[in-house]
Amino acid sequence: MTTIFAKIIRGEIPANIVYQDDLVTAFRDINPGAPTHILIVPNKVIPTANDLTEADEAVAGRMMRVAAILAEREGIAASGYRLIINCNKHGGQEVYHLHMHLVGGRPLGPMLNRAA
Ligand code: DGP
Repeated sequence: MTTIFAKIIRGEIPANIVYQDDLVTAFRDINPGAPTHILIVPNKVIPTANDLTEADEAVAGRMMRVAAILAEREGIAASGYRLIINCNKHGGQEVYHLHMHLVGGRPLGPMLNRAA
């Protein structure tokens, strides 16, 4: 299985990659919703959060750890930020390659649009 994010990870299409290691890659979102908007992605294709297995615990933990590292690097650790993983249709997932959004750099407001 391949995805647009797998192509970015392999360097087949351009992206602003800010971090890469043996388990995860992070790059700036093409359509940023805040001054910092980075996607942290497993190097292997895991389609959704539903597909995480026990064998993926290391990669899931690395995603969290890299988010904290990048928040510090972006200068938003103290002011604060939001980590988002969208899953499937109701979660608003558009790309079926698990990814965590690291969003910050401005006050983000309430988490949910309760009018929806
Ligand atoms: P989600 O709704 O959680 O599946 O978010 C998908 C995000 O991926 C969305 O914010 C836009 C971003 N995105 C989609 N295609 C590309 C791309 O080709 N490059 C980059 N950098 N980001 C992309």
